[in-house]
Amino acid sequence: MQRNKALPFNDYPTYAQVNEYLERIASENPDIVTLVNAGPSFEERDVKYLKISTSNFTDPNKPIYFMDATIHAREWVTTPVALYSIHRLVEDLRGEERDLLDDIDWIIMPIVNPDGYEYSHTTDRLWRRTRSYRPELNATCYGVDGNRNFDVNFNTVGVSSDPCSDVYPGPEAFSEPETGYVRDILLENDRIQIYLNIHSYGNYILYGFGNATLPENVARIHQVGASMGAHIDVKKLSKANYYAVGNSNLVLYHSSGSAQDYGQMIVPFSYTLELPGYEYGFLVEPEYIEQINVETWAGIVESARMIKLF
Ligand code: ING
Ligand code: ZN
Repeated sequence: MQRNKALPFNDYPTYAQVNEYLERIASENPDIVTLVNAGPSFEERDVKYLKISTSNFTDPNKPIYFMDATIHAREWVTTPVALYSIHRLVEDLRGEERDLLDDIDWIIMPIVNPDGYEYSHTTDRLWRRTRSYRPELNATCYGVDGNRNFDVNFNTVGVSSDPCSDVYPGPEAFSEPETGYVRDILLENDRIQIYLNIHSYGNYILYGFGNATLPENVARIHQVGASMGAHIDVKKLSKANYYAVGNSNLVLYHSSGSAQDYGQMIVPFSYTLELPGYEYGFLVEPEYIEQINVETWAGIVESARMIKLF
């Protein structure tokens, strides 16, 4: 099949191309889509997201599904998955998926960390962190790990005090404007039922907490995560052609201050989704993006349907 490269989710778009797509979707669908500018990144790029709703976000009975991507700059394949989700909800809603739009409100932020994303395009493809710089704190390096910067067990386990480390949590929780915008969405919308923080790579669906304590509703969190994973048909055979599901500390490693853990303090279902890397790791060949979009969407659909039940 010939890839349609005009669609930003079938290739790796630039930050500018993502904004163009969000603007076009919003202007062509004013009845259901609102483009929100959360505010400036450290380097003053706008951090944008879409709100998608058939009832203008006013129906108190609808759950909200919140997903974000590219909090880590080099995890490029995560942004196409967010854009493809927007595409399916707004531009290509199949009849049998109508309930996803009728019964659920959506908040989708395709690039949490635009400064890092740009830097990974121009200078260092494997950049992970934000791009803040605070010489007054004797910082010798730029940026912090956005996924250790949230105010939950901040700066305790699975972090490094070395400001140059890829797991440096920052001088304080929410030192980064970008993580603050994610926090604001979680705090300002009391109907969020599920939060999906999308990363790559490794085929994992993870949940809190990073210090090995478990959420009180862990049985349901596991049930929804497992069903989501089972619905993702990882087509390309590589190390793992399935998703492993579990507590992030048990499955991977200790952590603190993650988006997943902060979300879990506020909403019933909060996950880290680690997309496949196949044998490429962060550098997934563009020809596989479309497959990852489609197979991941099936998992998102399943999780959206399940959280309606709880
Ligand atoms: N992995 C995640 C990380 O931030 C993770 C995994 C997420 C662990 C949340 C614990 C809690 O290290 C990647 N690839 O970023
Ligand atoms: Zn990541």
